[in-house]
Amino acid sequence: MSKKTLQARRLEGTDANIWVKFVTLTAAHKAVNLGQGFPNFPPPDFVKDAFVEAVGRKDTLMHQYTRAFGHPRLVAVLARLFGKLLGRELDPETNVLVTVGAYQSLFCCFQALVDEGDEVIIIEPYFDCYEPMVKMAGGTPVFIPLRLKVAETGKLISSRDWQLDPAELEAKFTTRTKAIVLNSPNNPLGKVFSRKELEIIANLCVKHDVLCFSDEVYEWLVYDGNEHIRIASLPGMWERTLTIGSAGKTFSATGWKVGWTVGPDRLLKHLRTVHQNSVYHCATAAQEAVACGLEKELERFGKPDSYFVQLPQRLQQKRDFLIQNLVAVGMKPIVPEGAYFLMVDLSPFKIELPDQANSEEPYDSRFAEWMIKNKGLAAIPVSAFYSSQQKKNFDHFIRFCFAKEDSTLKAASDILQEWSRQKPCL
Ligand code: IK2
Repeated sequence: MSKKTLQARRLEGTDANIWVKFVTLTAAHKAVNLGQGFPNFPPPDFVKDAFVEAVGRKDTLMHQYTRAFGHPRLVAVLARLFGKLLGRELDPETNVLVTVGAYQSLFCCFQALVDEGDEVIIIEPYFDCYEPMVKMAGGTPVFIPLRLKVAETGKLISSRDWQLDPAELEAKFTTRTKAIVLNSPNNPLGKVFSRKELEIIANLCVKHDVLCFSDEVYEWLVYDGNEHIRIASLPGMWERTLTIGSAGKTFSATGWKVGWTVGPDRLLKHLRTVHQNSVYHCATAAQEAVACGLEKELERFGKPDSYFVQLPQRLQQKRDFLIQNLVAVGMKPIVPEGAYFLMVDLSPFKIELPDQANSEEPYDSRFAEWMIKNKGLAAIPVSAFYSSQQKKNFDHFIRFCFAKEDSTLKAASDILQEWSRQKPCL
């Protein structure tokens, strides 16, 4: 065997992955799956049919390479849609990049713009891949947690009650700070950052000349009349923001892996360099179908028959059903303002877990594993969305995904009820 280290140094500490572990466990135990974030209901017919039509077309071009940085029809409609949303004219060729899901958009942002020695501010809890992606680019993640800002009143806590401390945030900005990652609506908490909160972040970005990677994959999923505000639309932010979206989340088709980044050419041109030298381009027929879907949505923008209007309405009912059932069995859900996850505080019913052997592992992780194996119900431990420094402070939450068929949510509720009958206080 060669004495040379096999693994590239940039991979150090990035090998564990929560999805690989919990997807495997959930499948092995055939658990009711409220774990990984994907809908188990189909995409809307108008998008699905467009995919089938694209693949079936006599014109064989749908099966071949298209434009590297995005299929012309898709970048055209993305430029029109985001032009409208951001209130500025966008050039489909230079202001839009189509990627293999939002994952690849994120990867391109970090690879293209973060250098050795750069710091990147990440707000906790965060979608887990931000940290390894920063490290793989040679950067240093700098974390700041959202903190629960209300006293316990017996009322349900909302994701709105988790806030950044502005002074603590300001202190994280240094001369080395290259970018901040924003995720609103947030995974896993469901927090939708208010205009005031976004203005604080934006002002700091402008003051310290810092970029913003704004992960907005749940942009259409906001509840209770909340508004999703795009940070790129705030003064001084367009030229320093990359806005990331996902057709997977937008059209309930996560397996299609179509995503995009919208932003100024001075930043996007560097993402294009990463993209052309790694992935080159994404599946043509999937891009065509997403383009057809977005064209339709633009025609009926804001109208009652729009999928962007109907999907959050459906999901809000599912959220409320799950919350009711969790409360009924004594759990403490945090009501999300957006996205399709809800976090549950386990502290009221912390149970002794038989498997203490691996006690290095956070409690929530052992709990979630135990729940899959013993109760047949899958959720994701929230400590996976925290840095190693904070994991121990946030090891008593699990995350449920409620973008599921009503029958799946009912099956989960039956498990919880049966469980509470066996152990009245859970
Ligand atoms: N950004 C965020 C915030 C995401 O949540 C995701 C998808 N995550 O879903 C898995 C889960 O949390 O259970 C992405 C980016 C990636 O999106 P895409 O599927 O378009 O690559």
